[in-house]
Amino acid sequence: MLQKPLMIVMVVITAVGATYLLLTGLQTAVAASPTDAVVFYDGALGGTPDTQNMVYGAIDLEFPFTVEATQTYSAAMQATILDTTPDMSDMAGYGVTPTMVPTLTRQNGFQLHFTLRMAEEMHTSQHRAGFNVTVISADLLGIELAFWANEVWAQEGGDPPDLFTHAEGAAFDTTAGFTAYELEIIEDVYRLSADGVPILTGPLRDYTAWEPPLPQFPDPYEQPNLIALSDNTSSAQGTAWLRYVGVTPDTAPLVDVMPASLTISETAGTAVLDVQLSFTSTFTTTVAFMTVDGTAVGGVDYTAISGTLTFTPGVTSQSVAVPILDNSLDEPDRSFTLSLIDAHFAQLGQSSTLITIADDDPTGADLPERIFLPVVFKP
Ligand SMILES: [Ca+2]
Ligand SMILES: [Ca+2]
Ligand SMILES: [Ca+2]
Ligand SMILES: [Ca+2]
Repeated sequence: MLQKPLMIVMVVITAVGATYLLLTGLQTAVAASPTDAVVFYDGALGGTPDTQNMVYGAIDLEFPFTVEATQTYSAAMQATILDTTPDMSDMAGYGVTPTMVPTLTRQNGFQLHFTLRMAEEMHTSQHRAGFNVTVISADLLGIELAFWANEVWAQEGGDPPDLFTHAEGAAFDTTAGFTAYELEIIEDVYRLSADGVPILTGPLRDYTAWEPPLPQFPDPYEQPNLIALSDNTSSAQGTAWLRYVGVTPDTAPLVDVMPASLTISETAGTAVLDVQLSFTSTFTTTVAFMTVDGTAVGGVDYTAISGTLTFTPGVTSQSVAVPILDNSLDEPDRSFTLSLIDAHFAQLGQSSTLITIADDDPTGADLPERIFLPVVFKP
């Protein structure tokens, strides 16, 4: 029944009168180079996804349990035709080859790319779809998107009875042609774009309240770094033409404080630092900062500050000014640090600057006070 029983686990649930299946590999995280796309399937290279970096599974849990669903590679379309229409109770689809699964860290942002054309889709419940894209991040927040012929929509999370019900959606003709979808996940939101145009956004969901019907079934919604594209229900069916699947990790801009080190005179008044995003974000980005004492002490050598910078979309640069306190003492140079400590919708890059306060007072400038003491000392 299972195409690759050692590589894929078929999980079946019964909820709201329907049966679910989700495909999940026995996955371990593999580090991926930042900004490099990890390609799981490229139809231009030929063959079905399971001949590349994906695994295929198909199952039917209703009598007589025979699988009529098929996957067929079309050289003309450079795509695989996944067809579950012969029998609605059939469930079939793809997961990622375990050794290819990247770490999906939502705080750093990542994008799932897939090129898809729904040839047809039919469902007997408004809460089910014949093709679904499921992404679960490293810490288990994720999103399951359902593809109808005329709508793409999100599965609700939380607890029953809301769990796995039809949530926010966007009217969209998924059958018109191949569409290059980009599902971006960052922080606690997802955003789906179709051929570069955002069509649907919403909060990430927690699907962990779902429990496997039998304890020996693993829970895919508690599987970190899960990517699945499948008909996962006995209440819907479809024909999906799948041309490409890949993921890009670490897509959020870096936030850097610059320069890395700075020496200024005690008389400078302020130390001004630049805080920059590596590229313009379409999300509002924030980063918190604070000064940290070194040999320079807040309140004595400089004024300790902390706060949060907000970068609205389009803004990439802001400055932070730390007041420097002057005195007339001859003393060593002293230093402190300005640190970025908490970025949202961005990744911390160069996160601190060492600021050295150069003493400006001449050697011996404070000697008169010291010299005076012996004068008043009477043995
Ligand atoms: Ca069947
Ligand atoms: Ca089905
Ligand atoms: Ca001075
Ligand atoms: Ca001084």
